[in-house]
Amino acid sequence: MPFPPDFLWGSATSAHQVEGNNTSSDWWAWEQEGRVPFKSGLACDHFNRYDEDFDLARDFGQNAHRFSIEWARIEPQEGCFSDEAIRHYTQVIASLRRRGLEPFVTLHHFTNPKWFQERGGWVHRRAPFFFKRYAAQMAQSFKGQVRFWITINEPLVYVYQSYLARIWPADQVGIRAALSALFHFEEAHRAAFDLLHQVQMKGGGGESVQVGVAQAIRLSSPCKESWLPDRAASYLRDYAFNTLFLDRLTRRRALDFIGINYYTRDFVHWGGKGLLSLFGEVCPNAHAHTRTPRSALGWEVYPEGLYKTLLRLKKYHLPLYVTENGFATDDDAEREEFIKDHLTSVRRALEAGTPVKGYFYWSLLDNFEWAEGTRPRFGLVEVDFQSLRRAARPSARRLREIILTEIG
Ligand code: IFM
Repeated sequence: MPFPPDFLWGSATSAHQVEGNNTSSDWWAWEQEGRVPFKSGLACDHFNRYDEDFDLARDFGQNAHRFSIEWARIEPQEGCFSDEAIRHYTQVIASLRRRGLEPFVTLHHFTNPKWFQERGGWVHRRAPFFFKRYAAQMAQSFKGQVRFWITINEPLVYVYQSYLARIWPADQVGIRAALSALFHFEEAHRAAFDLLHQVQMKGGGGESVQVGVAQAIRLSSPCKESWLPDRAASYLRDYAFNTLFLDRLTRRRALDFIGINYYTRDFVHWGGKGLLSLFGEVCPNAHAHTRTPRSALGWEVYPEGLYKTLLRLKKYHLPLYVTENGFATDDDAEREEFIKDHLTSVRRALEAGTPVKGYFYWSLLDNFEWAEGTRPRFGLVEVDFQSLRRAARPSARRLREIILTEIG
């Protein structure tokens, strides 16, 4: 069975990771304060070079592209929206459309305006209101131009890294702050979901908007199947991080589709401190039965997990998009294998009747990988961070061949 003819083939980026000079954001401030060992600086200078980058995406045979709008550029000061930034993203969307690339727009991809963080970030009780106001502005500004919206990227990853692991920008930490941020994400998503639909209806015409979230699914397996505490920790971890948020949103009918960011799985054993011990600890040992290649970030390559994930999410009866799937490596031949094997999983899931509608490789470009800096290379396109020269990698051509074969 081939991929459906309307299948979306693309790659993804996020604003802070590629644009450069994101000076009004909390991440920029975090970097300047030396809270992480790296600075994003000019990143890929995608802010000025997006035309060139979209030429490459089109040449790779893609028909869609996922990117994020930077809230900190749109609303650099509380309540003040920048016409210049809105114009910029209008041009970005037009540039994609000219090349036949369907825009998949993310509203929040880990970064906030600095003022928002100073007000208390996602823990602040008015956080959903602030986000809704920004989303309303975006809905109006891009009415009729964007069909696919992702409100929030990887909410659980954000909450974990910011409020529990304390690696990403946040003033408050701990389980209470984490829970409060999570509830606020849910409220913010639901508000944005409603208003994106209302604005589209008011505007009339065109195909109806589709609003979803991008949920990171990191599968979890017990270190020792036969030991109940390992099994329990792995189960709870899996439920809390992978499906709880989706369960809540689908129960409230607040999703038109589910975006899945799938990379790997973790082996988990009982352990940890305090409340967090409920979710166990990720095992640092290589498991004998998982001697598969690992990415530069140490992540196991486990394509079967994507198949399992897609089948598992079938129960929601919603269209599924793989909104991220990628491999950080200096060995592009490994990337090629990774893509081929994961697309085989997608194809198998389609054959099993799963409504998968699109696949976005992470990432179009090598980029700024948050607290890990520019060292991990995820790109279909190699970026020289000194000269900012781009060079398409062979894996991009391989992906193009697959796409061309699949769309006949
Ligand atoms: O680079 C990140 C991205 O911002 C969110 N998903 C995972 C990617 C790789 O770590």
